[in-house]
Amino acid sequence: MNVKSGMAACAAACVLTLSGHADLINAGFETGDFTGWSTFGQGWRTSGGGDANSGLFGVVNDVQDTDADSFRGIFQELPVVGGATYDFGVQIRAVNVESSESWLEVQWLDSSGGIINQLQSTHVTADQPFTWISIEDALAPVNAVTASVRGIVFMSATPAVNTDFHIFDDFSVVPEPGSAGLLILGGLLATRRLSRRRES
Ligand SMILES: [Ca+2]
Ligand SMILES: [Ca+2]
Repeated sequence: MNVKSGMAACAAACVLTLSGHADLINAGFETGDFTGWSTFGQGWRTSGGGDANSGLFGVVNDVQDTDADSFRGIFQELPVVGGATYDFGVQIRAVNVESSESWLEVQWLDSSGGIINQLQSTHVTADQPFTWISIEDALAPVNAVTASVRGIVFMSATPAVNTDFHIFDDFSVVPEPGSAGLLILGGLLATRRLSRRRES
């Protein structure tokens, strides 16, 4: 393999790797189940109709007057590039909210799975139609290898009147061009300089 074709192969592989980093599995729950996702706490289910922002399905957390779990979450982990910048987002709808709230959360994890730090969006504390809730310009710590993208529901007290519903759809992770992209470009240029030096 000559230098030029080697670089082209690297560029293709690097771009593939980068786009792979950004892809959540089943981001809009269109499998109709929790494929790709994990949950903790009570009350999670997939649902259709008005509980879908896009397609046929979204995911609902029911906060009922008989519930015990204060914290509930749905999350998915995906690889990230330390030092790169990402935009995270999700559509959240809230219905009949009395004593619970929801938000988008991102945890940066190191190679041992330890939490380096975490970020939270604004909290949804009252009824709203599907609304884009985001964490913009999030800089991955240099030792971060994984992001845990999380929809969180917190029940401060059991609802007195009726069930509270927090509904999530269309989770999104987008690396900002000029961050991860520039890191890769920098790597390619360094490779080229190195190979030129070797040729001369
Ligand atoms: Ca959907
Ligand atoms: Ca309620």
